[in-house]
Amino acid sequence: EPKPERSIIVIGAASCAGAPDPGCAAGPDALHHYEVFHDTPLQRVAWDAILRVPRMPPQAALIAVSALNRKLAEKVHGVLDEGNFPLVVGGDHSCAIGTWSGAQRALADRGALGLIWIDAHMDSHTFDTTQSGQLHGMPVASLLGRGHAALRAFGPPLPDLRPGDLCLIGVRSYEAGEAALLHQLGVRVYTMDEVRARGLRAVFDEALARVRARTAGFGVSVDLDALDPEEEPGVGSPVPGGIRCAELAAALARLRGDPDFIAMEIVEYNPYRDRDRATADAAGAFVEAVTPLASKPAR
Ligand code: 5AB
Ligand code: MN
Ligand code: MN
Ligand code: MN
Repeated sequence: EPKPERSIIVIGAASCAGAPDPGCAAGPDALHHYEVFHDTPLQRVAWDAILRVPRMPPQAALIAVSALNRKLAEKVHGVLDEGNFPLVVGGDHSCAIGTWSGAQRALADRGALGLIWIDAHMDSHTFDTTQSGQLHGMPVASLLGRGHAALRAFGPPLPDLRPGDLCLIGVRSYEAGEAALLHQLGVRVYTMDEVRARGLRAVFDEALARVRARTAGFGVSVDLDALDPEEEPGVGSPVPGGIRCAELAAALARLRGDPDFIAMEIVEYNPYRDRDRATADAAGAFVEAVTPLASKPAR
């Protein structure tokens, strides 16, 4: 069988500038070295680049994250324009601003972007509500147009992600200020309690229907801390009581061959906290679960 023309192009964002845990900066190199993302008979996978940020004092984090996201957005846009599928590997989750800005840019003349955000956290703080000051707790608010201008100032202005085109799944740790923002905007949040009550499959299918309803394409951002740290401990901010790896892989398999599924992101891998590469292997399993991709993206 010939391989399809659409390849998965992996882009690393080796940064922990947006998080308190330095271990996540080593995530992309470890996943590259472990070769968890690899060709299958029907899918080509190739690493493109690992973007890095220089060591900087914490007060320079905003500049570092902003610069990284600008480069990342350009990369993602370029991969999509070539008809390929970007897989962004973090690094802390502040890279999502670059990933999904790039995807929005590439889709721009066709329509809006949909996004499924799988995470133990809401990542919906602004500088007004954050208690930690950490930028990895802010990418959702930024993409919704509520963040610091420096976080989204990449060339020409971008449309904000529309609240109805975004769903969060797996949430079980958050602060009042970010929850109030998502509630006020009407973002659908599937908490871990709801996931347990209804099953991930039902919740994922509902989220999928929502994010594809009024969009030209959609993506999935997987923060590995959505998983249960008893099974997958290799993350920056573990929270007990998460999703089972096999369940998430089964849900993601719904995306196989879907021409509207345009990009994926897997973040917050911390190799120093992993056990027997369990968390790295989970990341590999999620990518394998979505393959084979549709041979050509929707146009
Ligand atoms: B992650 C916390 N809400 O703002 C904050 O890992 C945690 O990208 C944020 O989901 C976790 O610092 C960010 C306490
Ligand atoms: Mn996150
Ligand atoms: Mn373009
Ligand atoms: Mn998280």
